[in-house]
Amino acid sequence: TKNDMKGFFMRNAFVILTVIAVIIGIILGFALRPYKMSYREVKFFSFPGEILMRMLQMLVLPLLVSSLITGIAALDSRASGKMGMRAVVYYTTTTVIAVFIGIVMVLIIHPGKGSKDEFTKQQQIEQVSAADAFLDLIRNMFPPNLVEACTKQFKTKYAKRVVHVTVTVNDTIFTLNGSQQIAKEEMIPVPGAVNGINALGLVVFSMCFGLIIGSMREQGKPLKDFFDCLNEAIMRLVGIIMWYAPIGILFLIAGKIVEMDDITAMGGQLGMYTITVISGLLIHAIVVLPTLYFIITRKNPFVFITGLLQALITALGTSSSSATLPITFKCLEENNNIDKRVTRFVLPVGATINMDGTALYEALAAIFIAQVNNYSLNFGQILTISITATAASIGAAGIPQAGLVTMVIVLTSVGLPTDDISLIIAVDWFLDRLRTTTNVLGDSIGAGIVAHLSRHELKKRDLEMGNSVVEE
Ligand code: DAS
Repeated sequence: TKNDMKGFFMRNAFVILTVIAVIIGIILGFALRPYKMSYREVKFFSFPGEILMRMLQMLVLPLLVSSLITGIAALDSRASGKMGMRAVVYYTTTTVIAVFIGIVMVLIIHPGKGSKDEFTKQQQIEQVSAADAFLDLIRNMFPPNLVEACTKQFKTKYAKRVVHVTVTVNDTIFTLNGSQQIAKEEMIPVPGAVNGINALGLVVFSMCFGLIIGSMREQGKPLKDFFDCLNEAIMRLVGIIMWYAPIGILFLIAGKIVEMDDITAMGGQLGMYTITVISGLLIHAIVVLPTLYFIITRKNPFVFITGLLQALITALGTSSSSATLPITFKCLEENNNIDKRVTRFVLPVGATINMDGTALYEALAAIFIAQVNNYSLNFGQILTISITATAASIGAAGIPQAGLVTMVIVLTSVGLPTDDISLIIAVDWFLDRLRTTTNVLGDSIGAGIVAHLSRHELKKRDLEMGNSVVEE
């Protein structure tokens, strides 16, 4: 009846609007493609989308810090320890499975035929060694300046300093600039920054800070209340932005479709590569993760995923899991009724370090590059790729195409040419959106699983604190 319809629409207004926005965005994008807009025109056109990105990113920093601090302070140290352990086990298991799927897919489908003739785009990619990148990962966990951590990640840049040697022979002065035998190249580190906040550093700090505040009991209460209130206020802002989100997503998607390179011009190898990545991500997102959720919670995973739709579409539109974080919170807490103590604790950490899609992608892409170069990998090297792909996914920031940058670590670890990242740049904007969606799904299912496993402790804590107990 009419009333039922109205009720259904009201309950699902956001999701319905967002889905409509995606559809209109795709149609509009393809309709405008023949007009071949200039770069500036595309920028103007997708402006409403850019504003959505900026609004979401604006909330990430206070949201991340306040949710982690209050989430952890709300638990006693034993409960948070247990919850943390569960989250870590989940992150590790799912990332390892994702990497495994990526490797199996690329080995079976074998999209790289051992020639680079089909590829055109070449760009210089900065050289970084795997060891340096590992050290930067650890460095980022301990930001020396918290204010700076709110604005940038630390990244060591190694500049080549060429020592010019001047040789004088029989009054004739020869200046040898960088000739191989005489010029000495030294690597000197210069601090640099990549885009985005140092989420990892802030996560480490906020977790420790939350633990301390929680252990201070009465004395820590003012701080706990402060961050509680901050978190609540930010979530209300998110509630307002959600109304704007469909418009932003519409223009983000339409703008990207207008701008993208001609798909039909995509080479055979690149096409196969794209299909391989998509299949891998799909297997992980619609088979592995839901099955895991079902086995552990005995609840219908697809009902759970339906509650997440808006977050997943936002991930697809923004290709940033950290920009999606505010929406992920809303979906999990309001649609899926996940305990706030769990989401606040698990989601910020997940969005920062748990990236199943990125891990799967990096392992797959590295082996694809090996295939294109006719470079056969032995078992040890494949193992190295899986380990470095995992690390690279942890180190990748939740921002667009971060995974492409951290791929340097994976490639250098087995001696593959890092310049070849440019071979896959053409399709990365698209694959990035899919892996970001997988990343967000992985974090959310993780929150669902941890909440289920921690339900007894949470209930016990509620009884101790005299809270009203919410039945699952
Ligand atoms: N786009 C990133 C994310 O936000 C990560 C990546 O580039 O793989 O999840």
